[in-house]
Amino acid sequence: MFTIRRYRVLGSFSVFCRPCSQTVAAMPTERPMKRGSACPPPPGPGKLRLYSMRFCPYAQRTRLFLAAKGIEHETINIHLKQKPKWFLLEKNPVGKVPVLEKDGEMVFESLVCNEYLDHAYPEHCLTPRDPVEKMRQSMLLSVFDQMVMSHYYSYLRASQAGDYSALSKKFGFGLQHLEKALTQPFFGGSQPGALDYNLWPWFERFSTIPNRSEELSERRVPRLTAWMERMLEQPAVKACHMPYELYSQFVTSFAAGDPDYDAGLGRWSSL
Ligand SMILES: N[C@@H](CCC(=O)N[C@@H](CS)C(=O)NCC(=O)O)C(=O)O
Repeated sequence: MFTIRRYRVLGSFSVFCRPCSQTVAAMPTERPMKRGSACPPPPGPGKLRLYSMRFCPYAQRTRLFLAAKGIEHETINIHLKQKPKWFLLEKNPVGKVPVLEKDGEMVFESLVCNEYLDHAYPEHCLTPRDPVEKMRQSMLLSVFDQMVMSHYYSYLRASQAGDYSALSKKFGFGLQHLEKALTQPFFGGSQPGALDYNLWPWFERFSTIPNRSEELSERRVPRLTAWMERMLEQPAVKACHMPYELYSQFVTSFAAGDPDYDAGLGRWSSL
């Protein structure tokens, strides 16, 4: 069991502090900032801020790192269809989340953000120190990006048209590669590490695929399905978990061309 303590400051900010020795939760709680909004004042000296979007899997990578490492931070969600000008001009010229801000420095790209967190907050380092292991994890992530993740998005689009068969095979081929590579309880060894958290957001979303196919079944990928069960038990994963219905609500609105970045906020904010 772990508790989440949440503090509200300055309107749209949420700050999450570590209770006892337990993890920090970057639970999505706030409405996104939009075009026309004033640029928020910078975080105080030494303070860390995350620019995020509640349904973004890349931002979730960084939220998972923050939670797993117990790093105190504040979160500002960005409306990605109506981005504030200041976000593009001052935070990330590419206009994507996640972005980390600390002492006037901006760090963007989820993998860069996570590597930065391991350097800047070396306690409970998630990235392997061994160069061969680090390289192995990077290559696995690259396989995942190119074979599994990309097909997931095509899969979602195809799912709406009701045609999954060809995509399902490619998706399965990529998953088989990960299955073979998973020789310990986690990709990071006996405990989850960088690769586990960097992969997880998509595995969490696979449950939103209608008729998600045999490829991700226990019969086809027994190690990966067992890994998913273990991951679901991790405090950081629980802290950043989004209920299936909310993902579905968001995915449906996204596919319709009008992403509902506020989906579920009424319920969260009443907590
Ligand atoms: N390669 C980037 C991808 C981040 C990304 O695509 N984020 C999406 C939200 S899930 C975004 O900010 N999209 C806004 C846009 O493309 O304008 C990373 O790893 O951080």
